[in-house]
Amino acid sequence: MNTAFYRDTWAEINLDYIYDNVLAMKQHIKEGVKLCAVVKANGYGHGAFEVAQTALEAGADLLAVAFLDEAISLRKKGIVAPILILGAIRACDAGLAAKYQLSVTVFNNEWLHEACGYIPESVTLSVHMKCDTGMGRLGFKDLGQIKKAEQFINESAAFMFEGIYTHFATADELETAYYERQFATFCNFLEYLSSVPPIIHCSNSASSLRFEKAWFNGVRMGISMYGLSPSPEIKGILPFPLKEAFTLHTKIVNVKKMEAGQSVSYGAKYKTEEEEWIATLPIGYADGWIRKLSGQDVLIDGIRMPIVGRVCMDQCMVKLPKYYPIGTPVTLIGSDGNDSISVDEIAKRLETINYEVVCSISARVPRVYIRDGEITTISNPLL
Ligand code: PMH
Repeated sequence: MNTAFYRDTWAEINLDYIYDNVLAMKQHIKEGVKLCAVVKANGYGHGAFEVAQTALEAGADLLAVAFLDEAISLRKKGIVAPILILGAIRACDAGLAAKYQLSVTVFNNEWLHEACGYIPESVTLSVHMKCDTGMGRLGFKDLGQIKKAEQFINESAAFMFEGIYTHFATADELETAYYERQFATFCNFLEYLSSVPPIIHCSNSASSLRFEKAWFNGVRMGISMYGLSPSPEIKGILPFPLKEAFTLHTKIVNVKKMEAGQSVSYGAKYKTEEEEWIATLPIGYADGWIRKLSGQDVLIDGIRMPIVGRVCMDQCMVKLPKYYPIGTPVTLIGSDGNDSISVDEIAKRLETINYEVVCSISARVPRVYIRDGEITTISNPLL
């Protein structure tokens, strides 16, 4: 990992905002409720290590990732805080997870029995039982199976019953009937156990922000930690303002005056109607700035200007209202002057969710980190 980058395209991650969002959530939830910072998928594209460090500084109690590799990567970078793996791990990797002192998700009894054989006598693997209350993804659905798992975990020296959880499918929707059914099912699961483990957690951002009864003694904060609303639907009813941490920048690398009737980019679909100033930007679909963003505005000099022609793999073109020199800064996501382009605006244009936009900005785009108002580190996995 190097701190240099030689292409003028970068994402700027404001860690101060991430810190503030975590702090605001800590203040929102009751004391004694653990805050789990969800840093899977490279911290939703923001950088897992940097976000984890910041969240822990701001008072997060544990971290969550999707896969064993993500957890080991954090350990190798020096993160010693508890880490929960939310996804499935292979039974044969249970010993490795224990060695790295990771907590894993258990969602069927076959896995428990098999994994048991891979855990050396000297170590214990902490497990969180996952209940499928209506997400239909991972989790025990059957009370009898849960009971068996509980018994097996409690009787085996290889496992420590650390937590139980579920995940909501519709916590970000105004209509709450399905959410309520999932919540009731989870409560039912808890009642059925002989004893509950130390950490009971079921809330993602939306549920943590909206429903106090679902805090139990742990919440999992993902999208809101990054300053993004779990959905446009509940954006207006959030209990505290979120600070959007992700911005995306580039600079003009070429500018030319084109005659009327000339075409721009693959397919020669865009044709200049008059004499036009066209700039080339060094960002394209291989960076996650996908072809569907043709027609999207960027900000130059505080003014919106459209991307014209097809977005290429590494470059795209913008129509300027006048000449701007090479090196002129361009904001693709973020503010410039009095205007701004939010992650939500890009998500809307792409007919997707803000989660997908930030996760999709590829590793080729260096991340520049802001802490205490200044650039602290730059991460460029290419060099
Ligand atoms: N817990 C689990 C099990 C998750 O899968 C996620 C997000 C979170 C917590 C955090 O949710 P939040 O970002 O809404 O706060 N998982 C995903 C997913 O699999 N697809 O989109 C978000």
